[in-house]
Amino acid sequence: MYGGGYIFSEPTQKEQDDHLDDPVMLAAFEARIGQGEKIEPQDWMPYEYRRQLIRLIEQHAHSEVMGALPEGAWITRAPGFRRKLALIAKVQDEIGHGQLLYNAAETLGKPREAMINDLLSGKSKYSNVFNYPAKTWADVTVIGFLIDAAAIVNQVANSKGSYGPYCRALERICYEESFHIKQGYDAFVALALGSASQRQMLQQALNRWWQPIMHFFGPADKNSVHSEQLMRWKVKMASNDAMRQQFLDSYVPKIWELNLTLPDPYLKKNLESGKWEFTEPDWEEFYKVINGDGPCNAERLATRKYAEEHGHWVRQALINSRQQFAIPLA
Ligand code: BYC
Repeated sequence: MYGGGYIFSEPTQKEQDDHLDDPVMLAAFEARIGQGEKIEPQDWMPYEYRRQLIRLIEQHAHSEVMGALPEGAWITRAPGFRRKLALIAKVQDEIGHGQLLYNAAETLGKPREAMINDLLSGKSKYSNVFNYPAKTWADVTVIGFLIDAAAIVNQVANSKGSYGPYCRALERICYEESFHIKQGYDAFVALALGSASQRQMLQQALNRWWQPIMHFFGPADKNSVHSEQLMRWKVKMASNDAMRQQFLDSYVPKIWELNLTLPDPYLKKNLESGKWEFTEPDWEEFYKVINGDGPCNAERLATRKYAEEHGHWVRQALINSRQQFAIPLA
């Protein structure tokens, strides 16, 4: 459903004026969170909870849509009919995830047009990983296996969070992502067990993507700006470092068992602490990329702008027919 049907509680005048919450309401809200209750759009919520959720869900929605671009560019070049069909379905799913997440963000009061405008103007962020090129088919397999795997670690955790519409969207997304990982892994293994040049192509792609994947979970906890508050309000259910560790635990063994290497000589699991040790990724590069200056930021935004401008008449036609015939949009 787009553009209607949800009731949301507008921020009160006081909240808008000074962003201060009524302490009694705030205590009651935090008690609900503490008891594991879900917060729904019509419920009272602190100004900052709403603002943070809009930021996070909106960024997530943009990431899904922008994330379809590197893989989408390979639909015409996928090796064989079966891989092509699977890739078309996956790309379509990712756009559907964007739709679910924009719907969830809209329940908090920010119109979709405003979110799209903020993406196109560079005001809103989206995941760092989609600002790198997919140079070969092996890059597509790395995205399908490892980026989807990283995403699922994050999404499974947050689907247990406090905001009902986001959690329900994430649950549905996780079902589809679980299938994406399977098709990604299948394509990844096919190259790993293939010819010498296929293995080499895969190894090179893995080397290119490793650092962006390490960045994917966000800065180290000590440098994370929002984690503390988001975790207190159960929006974020695991810290950046915890998610990074969980990802390494589950997926590094799967990579190594295929006799592939990772471009970090210090990557190893410390058996005493149970924690993975690794070379600190280049955080300067991370901040450059998320602030708009990565290898493909300009290209990705230009593609998105083109789609927005050239798709305008389709959206307008749908809105007109909906108004004319009162057809509910699914
Ligand atoms: N990329 O305080 P922190 C998919 C920003 S798509 C960009 O730790 P937070 C798929 C952060 O926004 C799904 N920016 O932040 C699709 C903040 O900046 P602002 C992708 C990042 O929010 C197609 C600043 O750094 N998943 O699966 O507590 C094909 C400080 O960070 C990133 C999501 O989008 C980043 N990686 O935690 C295949 C998950 N990391 O806003 C697959 C949703 C940090 O203050 N997002 N920043 O200017 C999240 O769960 C959280 O935002 C993060 C970061 C865990 C990523």
